[in-house]
Amino acid sequence: MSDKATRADWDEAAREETKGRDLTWDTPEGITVQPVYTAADTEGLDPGLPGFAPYTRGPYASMYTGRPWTIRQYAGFSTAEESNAFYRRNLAAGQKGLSVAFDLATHRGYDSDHGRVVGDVGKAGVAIDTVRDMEILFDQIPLDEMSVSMTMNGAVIPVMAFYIVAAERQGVSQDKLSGTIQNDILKEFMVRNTYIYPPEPSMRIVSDIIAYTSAKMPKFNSISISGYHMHEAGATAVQELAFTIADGKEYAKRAMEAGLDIDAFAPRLSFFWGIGMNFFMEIAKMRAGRKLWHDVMEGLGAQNPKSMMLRTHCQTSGVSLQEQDPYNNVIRTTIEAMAAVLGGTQSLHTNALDEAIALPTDFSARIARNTQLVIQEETGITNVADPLGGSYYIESLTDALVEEARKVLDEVEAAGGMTQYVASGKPKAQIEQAAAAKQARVDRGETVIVGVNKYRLPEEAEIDTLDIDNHAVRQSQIARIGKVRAGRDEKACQAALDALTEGAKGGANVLQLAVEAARHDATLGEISQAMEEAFGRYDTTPQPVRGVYSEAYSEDERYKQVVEGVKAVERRLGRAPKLMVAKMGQDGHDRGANVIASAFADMGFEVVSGPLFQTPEETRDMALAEDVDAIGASSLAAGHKTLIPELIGLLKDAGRPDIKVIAGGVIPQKDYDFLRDAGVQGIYGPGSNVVECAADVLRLLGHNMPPAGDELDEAAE
Ligand code: MLC
Ligand code: 5AD
Repeated sequence: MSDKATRADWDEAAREETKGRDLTWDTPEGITVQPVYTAADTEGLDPGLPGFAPYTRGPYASMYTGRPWTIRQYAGFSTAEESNAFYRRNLAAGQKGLSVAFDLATHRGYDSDHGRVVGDVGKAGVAIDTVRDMEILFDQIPLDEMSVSMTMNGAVIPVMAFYIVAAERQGVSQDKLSGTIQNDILKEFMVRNTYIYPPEPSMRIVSDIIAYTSAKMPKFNSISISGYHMHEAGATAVQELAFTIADGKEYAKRAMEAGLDIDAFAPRLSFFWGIGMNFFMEIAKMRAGRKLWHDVMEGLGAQNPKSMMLRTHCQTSGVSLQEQDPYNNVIRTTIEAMAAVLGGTQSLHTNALDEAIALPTDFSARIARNTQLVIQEETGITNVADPLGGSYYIESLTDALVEEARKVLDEVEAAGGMTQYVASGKPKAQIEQAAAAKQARVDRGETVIVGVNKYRLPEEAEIDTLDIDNHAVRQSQIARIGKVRAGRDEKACQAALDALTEGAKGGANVLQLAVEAARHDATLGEISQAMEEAFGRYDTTPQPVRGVYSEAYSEDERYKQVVEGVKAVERRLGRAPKLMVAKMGQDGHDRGANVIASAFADMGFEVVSGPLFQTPEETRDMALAEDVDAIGASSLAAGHKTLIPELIGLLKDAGRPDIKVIAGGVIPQKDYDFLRDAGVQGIYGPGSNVVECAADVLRLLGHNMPPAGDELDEAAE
């Protein structure tokens, strides 16, 4: 009996083995992880059973033993015809549910013929302008059998209306439709940026959709409350958890205020998590999310167990994937997919290995899909419900996350709820702070990324990537819009659009009215415009945080060299060198742009951030007015080949070819020569080091920077 080892014995043994090294790990969430866990850590923690309150162990009793998660790959590009063919090939090869990626023009409520979207049509997703496009997208896919997720938040009303009417034209009534609309606008204002209208009318739209679907589409999930994009923007697990649950609570409260019974709509609220490389943390996050949601819904007075049971989709993390040594991405995605499955997801998207540079090809999509098929059909993982339940570490981490997230939830509550909290800009700033700190850890090599900041290949092989002829897609879309307009009853269509504007000004359900307009073949741009007349359009300028870099790098020699370099340029110019960070086109991904803006400002540059969604003309005008030395154009949605060369041409025409243009973001190697020929003076793909990027800009500005690594030689002397 007496020789049963205690935790104190373990501590002593470990101390001896490691010569007293501190073995605890402080996570970015501020949780201190112990080097070992025992029964003492889970005392008083009982997660119950899967399928029973508080659902920590999963929403369904049998979990994957009864039915595996849905393999639901997010996809869409080019035209409806091409995307439809891609979907059908994927379904034939084992995919189980559909998930539509729309292009950015569609997201932002513009038809393909609009002047602001020339670089965006068909690029990051499929172009949808009319019900006709939607019919083609689902050609030979029976909508009463296939569950379809649509990632749409800005132009959510016309897209839902098109979907309902396309199904009607297939002979499927709306009550038979199963699927999910993302419809999560709060996180758009925080991190994803594909909003159209200001926050208040945007929230009204969310409620209108919940009201409509809960009355008429009982199998349709009215919302996908998304932490994924926070995760991708750099949020910690606690931030992702707390802000997402708080968003969900806010939507539920709004719907109740609109007079709906909580148990009528809450069973069709669904969730969406991003799953990154911190394996156990991600599993614990999903479990903590289910517990938190149960408690929130109980607090709001829900009675139906289904109202309190969090069901979720997961996607493996895009930002965790790298351009360098890209086959490593298959390994990363497999590990993340395992975390999503062990965390108990209902539906999963696994990213393709070419994620960091382009949309998936047939090849990369096959490997991504097979990652799930292998886990589902070869490993035996599906044979036990919540196999990690009871793990000392997992249960204790789950509890720690619940506790930490509750603190944030209390703060949100004290601020008056999530709408107010988002409006204060606080959650966005907190996430950006976490993102900058994360980038700094990577740049300093504290966070290892194999093949990027450690074990880097001397030479990279090129891989085949998907290229979309954006010009051809746009021409064919414009032709179809013309055809649809020519074939419709113009008067009836206009009357339906007018009714929508009036209904939006008053209290009518805008989805109901948009369905009418869609039946008369109004376009997506027209329906969006009809509501814009009542609601207005919302635009914003990123406000990057300051000070994170200088803090994180205070001891870094290379950073100091760059700071000195900036000072030298400042002495020569009589002012600090000035950089404009520009976001052109409808691409709202601003994490990279904000990281650059905040790091450059910390290094001593004067930095101005352009508003989101600029045209090249608007960027030129701002650059001239601000008299900047350089423009950093950030592009993550494949607009770089059109928008950046156009900007350079405009600067030349304005007599300012001296303003240096550099480009960063998701830019495939094969486009580098094209961009250099167009006059781009520096290109920074994923995995670039921010400090080295600044050193390059100083060189461009004529400052003689020593090459990287010099400080190491000095130290060796
Ligand atoms: C499930 N079922 C079971 C069961 N498991 N029945 C018995 N025993 C079991 N073990 C039943 C369910 O009750 C349900 O029926 C049916 O099977 C389907 O299961 P589900 O769990 O509802 O799965 P699914 O239909 O796939 O729905 C999952 C979901 C949904 C609820 C999370 O919202 C969804 O599919 N979301 C996907 C979101 C998405 O793909 N987003 C992409 C974002 S990309 P019943 O009758 O109860 O319905 C993005 C990137 C970007 O955002 O930024 O562009
Ligand atoms: N097709 C497939 N995957 C896409 N993603 C974004 N757009 C598409 C698309 N059209 C994925 C990427 C990205 C995440 C937001 O979704 O993984 O990181």
